[in-house]
Amino acid sequence: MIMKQANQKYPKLTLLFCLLFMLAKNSYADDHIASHRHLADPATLVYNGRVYLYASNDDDNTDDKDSGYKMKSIVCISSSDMKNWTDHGVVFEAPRDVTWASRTWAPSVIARNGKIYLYFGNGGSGIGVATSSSPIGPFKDPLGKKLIDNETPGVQPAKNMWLFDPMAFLDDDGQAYLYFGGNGEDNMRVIKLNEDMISVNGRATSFHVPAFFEASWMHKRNGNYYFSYSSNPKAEMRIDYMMSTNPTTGFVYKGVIGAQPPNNNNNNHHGIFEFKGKWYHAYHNRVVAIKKGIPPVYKRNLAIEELNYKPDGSIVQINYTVNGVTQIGAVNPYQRNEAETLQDQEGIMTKNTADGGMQISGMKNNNWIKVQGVDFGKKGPKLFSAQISGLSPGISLEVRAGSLDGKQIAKLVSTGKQAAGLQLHTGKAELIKGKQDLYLVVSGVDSANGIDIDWWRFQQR
Ligand code: FUB
Repeated sequence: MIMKQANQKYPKLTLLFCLLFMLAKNSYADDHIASHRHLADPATLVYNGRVYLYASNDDDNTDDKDSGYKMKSIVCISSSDMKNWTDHGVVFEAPRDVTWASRTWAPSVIARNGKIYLYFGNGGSGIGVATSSSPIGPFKDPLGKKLIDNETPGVQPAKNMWLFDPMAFLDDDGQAYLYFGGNGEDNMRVIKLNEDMISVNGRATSFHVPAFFEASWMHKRNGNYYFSYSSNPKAEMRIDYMMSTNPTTGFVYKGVIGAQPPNNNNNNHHGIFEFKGKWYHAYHNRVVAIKKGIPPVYKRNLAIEELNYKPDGSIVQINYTVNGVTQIGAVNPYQRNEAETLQDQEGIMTKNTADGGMQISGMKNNNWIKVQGVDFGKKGPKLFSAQISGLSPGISLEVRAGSLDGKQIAKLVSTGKQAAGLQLHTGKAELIKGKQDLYLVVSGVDSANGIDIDWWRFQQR
């Protein structure tokens, strides 16, 4: 949790981390996603053909090295193809949506009976639950108080317990469990959740977890239960795992899922999920902050790798890569595509639109978004349209294929008499066929505001 604390205990480790930071500058160690935000502690939900990631919002932390973990909101992003991620913005925030909490750390999200349940840590001092009818919120607090605190039967006695990092798990027989806790090998707890998912049943129990630090995760595959977690600084904050054939007892330590990720060098937190026939490991590192040259400890970002199993059910240790995930399918350019769905970017921000959606905002000269794997088919496009505000004389939105300086296939310019606010702009599209990566690049903005893009689409020949 508090990495300054770990660093004080392990000064040699800290020195090594600093050296690694310096060496890592200006190189990516893995496939960062939603790099326009600082996000951490990914929780996952597979729902209606999309995977949703919910994250601690590290943009709530200031840029200085002593910022501390002040996250008081949860951000959601989602994807249907594992490469292009849609930004759904802040879906839960304290105290706006939960008056008793001041922090919303490390969520866990689960769907049941048509509702979505989001569990979070009020820092390390208790666990709350929020509910929504939609995976993209808004989430509201149904209890007006903590779900788990030190009075919850079975939580205490514990030595220096961090009461946080919830992991909600729904078993095939309909019994739900909440795993939580941190800061000691005997500080992991698991308690049954009632069917309403907002109350607990009975006492919390525990099993011994070697080098347990934080970040509990539970998943089930082929009848095996996998409990995974971050090990402590002495064990280099790896993601380790245990297996059992029972969700609450009989766990045996099996080894390492992932060593300390490159360009992380600090606390580690992951989620595991199955999506469209493959298993994945979502995690955080600090590569975006390192690249930007800002203090990285409290400015984490999300990344993802595929996860594989051996025939005996044990997990193949992850080799962290820059680009380890394959796109599933392709983007259809002939339908409305939200501008906030992207694989990579430079210089963008996102904001809420009046209709409750999201848009990209304030794109200035040479800012861009990349959309990976757009399939133009055999006929190709004839027109390109985008809903944009701020396009004025001297400013254009160019669409390039393949790379940032690839072939220009469309260019939208101002007609000189645009009304204020989002307007539909349409221009001619060059012939292009098959699957391409697209770059939407702004050129010539020198105003303070830049341009906003809500969505884009092509019209087929
Ligand atoms: O993000 C705050 C804390 O850092 C989480 O609760 C821990 O798991 C660690 O990632």
